[in-house]
Order: sequence, then C-alpha cells, then structure tokens
Amino acid sequence: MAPIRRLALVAVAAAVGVGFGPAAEAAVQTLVFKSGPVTVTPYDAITRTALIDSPAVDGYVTGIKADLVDGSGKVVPNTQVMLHHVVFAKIGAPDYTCPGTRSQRFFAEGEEHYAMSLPTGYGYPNKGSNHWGLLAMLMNHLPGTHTVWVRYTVTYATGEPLSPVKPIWLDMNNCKADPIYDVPGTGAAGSTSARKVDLTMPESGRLLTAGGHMHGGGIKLVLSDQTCGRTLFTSQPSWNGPIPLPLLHEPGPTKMSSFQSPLGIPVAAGDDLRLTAVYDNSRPHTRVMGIMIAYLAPTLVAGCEPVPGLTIDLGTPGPPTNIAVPLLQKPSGPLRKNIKGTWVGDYTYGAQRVSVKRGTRFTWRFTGTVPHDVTLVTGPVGFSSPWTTSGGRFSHTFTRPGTYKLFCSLHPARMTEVIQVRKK
Ligand SMILES: [Cu+2]
Repeated sequence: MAPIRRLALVAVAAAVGVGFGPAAEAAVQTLVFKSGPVTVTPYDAITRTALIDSPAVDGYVTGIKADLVDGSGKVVPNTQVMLHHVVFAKIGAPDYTCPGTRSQRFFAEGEEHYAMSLPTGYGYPNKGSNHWGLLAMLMNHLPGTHTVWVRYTVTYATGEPLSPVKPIWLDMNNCKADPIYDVPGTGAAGSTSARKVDLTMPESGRLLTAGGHMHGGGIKLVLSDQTCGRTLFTSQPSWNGPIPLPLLHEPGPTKMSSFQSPLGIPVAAGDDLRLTAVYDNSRPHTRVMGIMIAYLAPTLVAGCEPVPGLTIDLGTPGPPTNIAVPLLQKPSGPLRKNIKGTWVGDYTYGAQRVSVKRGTRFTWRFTGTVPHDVTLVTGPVGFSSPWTTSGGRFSHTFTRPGTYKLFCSLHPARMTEVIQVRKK
C-alpha cells in the first residue's frame, strides 16, 4: 500500500488566540490540506490508504469537502481521473457502527461529490493530537500515467464550544473496507433489488445532515425509522453530466441528494434506524454500494417526535441510465471448451475465451502479485470476486446460459475474458 507519511499543510487562514482556553477568541478557519501524491497508470484503478494532515489545534469540523488536484493545484475532473470514493477516518477512535476497527469514519464522498456542512452551532469535535487517515479509490480515464493529490478543504471552528455531532456510517455490509455487493439483474423490466441494514440507536438525538453514495443502476437510498414506521429521508441519484470515457465501469450518479436541518430529524434511543438501497434489477450491476453517512447531535428526544422540514439539495434526480459497458480489449487466444477453471495472473487471464455447459462450477486461481478480480461487465447474471492476490481462488456456478463478458475492475482495459455458457 501507499507509504504512510505526514503531509504538508497547504494553507491556513489566520486564527487569533487559538488554543488558549475559554478566553480565546472564537474563529472559523478554512484549512486546505493535500494527501500525498498518487500515481495512476492508464485506465487502471488504484486504492490508497494513508495518514494525512489534520487541524493542529483543538476545535470542530463544521464542513468538509474533497477534490482531486494536479501538481499545479487545478481540480482534476471525474472525466480524467475519477475520485471513485474517498473515506476520511479519525484513527484510534471507535466508529459508530463498526467500533472494532478503532477507525472512526467521519466523512466520505465519491463521484457524486458530496460536501458536508453542519448547521450553525454544531461541529465534529477534533483534537490537535488526533490523527486522520484516508482510504481513496481513484480511476484513470486518460491514456497516460497521471499523478494526482486528494485535496480536502476543512471548515474549522476554534475558541468556542459547539454542540458535538457524531458521524453515523451505514452501508450494506458494514465494517468491510470495500463494502460492495452485486445486483444479479435477473428481474423483468422495471424490477428492483433492495438491500437493507439496521441500526438500533444506542442514544437519542437529532440527525442534522446526511449524504449518500450509490453506483450505476442506483434508484434510491431510503433512511427510515422502523420503530416509528416512517421514512426520514430519501437520497436520490442524478445522472446528468459528462460520462467519463472510455467506459471503464458502469457510470455512477453525478450527484446524490442530501439534506440539512438545523432542528434535525429526531431519533430516539432504541429506535430501529434502517438504510435501504434500491437498485434496478432488470440488468446486472456489479460492485455496487449503498452508503449513507448521517450526523447525529445527541440530545433528549421523545419517541417519534415530528420530523421538521428539511432543506434538501436535490439535484435533478431521475432513473438510472442504461449504458452497456464494452470490453476495451477483445479477449484473445484459443477457445477453451469445457474447462473447469483458469488462472489469473498479473494483467491477464489464463483462458480468455471459454465455452462451458450450464451448471459448470468455474474456478479462478489467482497467481498475481498485485490484486485482481473477476467482475461481470455484461451478461445474464451479475457476480464478482473480491480483490485477490496469489494463492486465492474464487468460484462461480453458471446457472443461466448466455454470454458472460468479464473484466478485472482494477485493470479493465488490460484484463478481459468471455465465457459462453451453453444450454448443453
Ligand atoms: Cu487486475
């Protein structure tokens, strides 16, 4: 993985009297930080974890957003190098829904470019001694190798106590670094696939803001309070905006709606808070996510108090676009009939053209030194393997006949395979 390093503070606005106790003057600063450089080879995806700089004095994060920038500080758009997703975490602090990791996820964004902003008077508490880490996944849509930095802009309040908020991370398979799953896409036109995750609220409070993250094929993310039998907020995807070319995966939403509310959505201790991710199921969508991060201000709440009006940053939501991703590299080599598996090496599949009978259990044996996967691009049923290195294996049973076009989602322009599944 990436070298772990402390990185330079790029710009700090003037702050007066920071860190001198209650008498200190209140100040709000805009802090701009950069991660270390990340170099991405042509058409490849890359993941990075790194320790990053954070505010040097005690205070509160009241807003945060992130971008990719080039060496001159210019923003790099999604159509060039895509910020698939980036997750910020406070190291050593327990996460709300995944306390075992000792890594408190407090902000995330992706292709939809969510910017978190808390209502006045609230902040995410941070100490100058805290350490931040980031997990980023980037994808290069350009034919050349490019080096980029994750730039993050933090609005930071010091010198006055704010009401603290706690970030609540909800996703469809919590506590995994890569919280993905596959939508099989075996339903009729108009059919959907829903997954859900539940959190029994350990305390009462008010949700002040939340943003969502979905992938291609996403219809909506629904946050509900099952105890009160009501929907609290629905995050909807927008699909307008330039499509990054060449297509290296199914394009994700260009925006997900978010809300902000100074009064906050009341949730009581013991309430069953549920996040439901709804995807189109009329065609496969592989490696999808359903994530919401909501910010809770703990306070006394009676059961099922009325939900106040929300300020919603809606975007222009609509149904997911139907875009078929082609294989960028034509699978080559001899047609291998009725084999039961193949190997996956660095940047190639052993057998790239395969024909098997329905019912065949096919096994990929990984031999590469860098992680690869097997991901359905188009075909009768969506499936994918985890990122795997040498010694790992993955099996899939082909129950439906048809043409399965596959690639490695990390190296989609280099590693392709097609499996023809015959009725007999
Ligand atoms: Cu690969």
